[in-house]
Amino acid sequence: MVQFSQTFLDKVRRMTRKYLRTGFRDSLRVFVQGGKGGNGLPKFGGVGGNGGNVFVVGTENITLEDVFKSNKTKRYVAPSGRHASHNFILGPPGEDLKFEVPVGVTLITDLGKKLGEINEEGQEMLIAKGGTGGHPKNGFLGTKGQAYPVKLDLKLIADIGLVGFPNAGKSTLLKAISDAKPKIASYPFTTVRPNVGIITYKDLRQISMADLPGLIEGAHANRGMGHQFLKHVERTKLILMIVDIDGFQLGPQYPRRDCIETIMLLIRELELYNLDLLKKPAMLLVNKMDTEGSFEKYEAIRDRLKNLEGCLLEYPHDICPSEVLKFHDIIPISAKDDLHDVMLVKDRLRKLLDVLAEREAKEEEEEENVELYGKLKRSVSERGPSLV
Ligand SMILES: Nc1nc2c(ncn2[C@@H]2O[C@H](COP(=O)(O)OP(=O)(O)OP(=O)(O)O)[C@@H](O)[C@H]2O)c(=O)[nH]1
Ligand SMILES: [Mg+2]
Repeated sequence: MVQFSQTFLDKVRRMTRKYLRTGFRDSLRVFVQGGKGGNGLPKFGGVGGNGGNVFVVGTENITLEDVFKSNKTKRYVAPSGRHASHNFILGPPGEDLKFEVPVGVTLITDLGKKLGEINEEGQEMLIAKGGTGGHPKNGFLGTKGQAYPVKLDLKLIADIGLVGFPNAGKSTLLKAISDAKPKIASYPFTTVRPNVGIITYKDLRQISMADLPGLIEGAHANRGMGHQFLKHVERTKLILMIVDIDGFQLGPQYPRRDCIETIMLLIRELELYNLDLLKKPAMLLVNKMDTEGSFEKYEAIRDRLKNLEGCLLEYPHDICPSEVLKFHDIIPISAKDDLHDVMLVKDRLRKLLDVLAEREAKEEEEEENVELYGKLKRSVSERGPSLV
């Protein structure tokens, strides 16, 4: 009995916080090491084989959890090159070691140096070079391969990122608009890990939307857990901000923030996390328009919503960002009860993303033209005009 309760207590003590138990892993630290170079054979001028390199390969449809499960030691060490010998004057090299990582991973060293990003299926990146085999210049002694810990930092790649305070209705909207089945509840912090849903249109075009845990005031200073998920917003094409028409209050001891204040605070958190986020295209949804008095409340703030920049001076600067997000659309909706509203949002999102894609394609084309013109100019100045 004593033993049983001791084991039980140990188990309880070992339990991690709930959001850490959800199995969502968005970073993983691994150790990588290139193989050692084989030694040469001075007597016969033999050269040792080079050590194998370590590569990562981008793969869709795997998670960092899969990477962890497939190698719980978290060590990736490539084989050494073989020593030169009588039979092998040139020692055979060690084989390269390749391991799969999810697309969307950034590789960072412990010193914070970014080694690179994996953005496409099949993309390969060398992360630890094998040592050189022994030869006359290194005294026939093979050198060690590169070895260091690397953090695999995953940023979800979704077209749209939902941003809002807890309880605003982010998951409700995701559920109504996409194939995702997120947990919805009347208490804050229901969503504890990012959730991606796919919105499918009649012409079968698909757009992905990521529901992120709610942000709170001071998130930039690591309050709450929404902040650690803000990195996922960095990769989205569009920020979809969702606020409650009634605003938000974290608890009785915290101030109640009205609708405009919640917008300002959310923009401020984005700004404090990464100023570049404010350059992203954005859309604002004012939710819970089915609740009592919501229509009047919306009418009362309508003009200020249209001119958020003008509101910046109205609030103390610890609430306000230095500039505002430029919302392409501001739509009052009821995510829970009004399918028509949800369909309108679905339609507007598609239109906006299409316009953005078109603009991007045009910019790329212009860039290519400038490059092409530059090449032409250079070749003319080098070779003179071509005679036809
Ligand atoms: N009346 C009304 N209630 C809504 C609406 N949308 C969401 N709710 C309710 O608001 C509560 C919170 O909804 P969620 O979708 O879980 O909110 P969330 O933003 O995902 O919250 P967190 O995951 O905690 O960040 C739930 O009780 C929903 O039923 C709406 O349009 N009208
Ligand atoms: Mg939620």
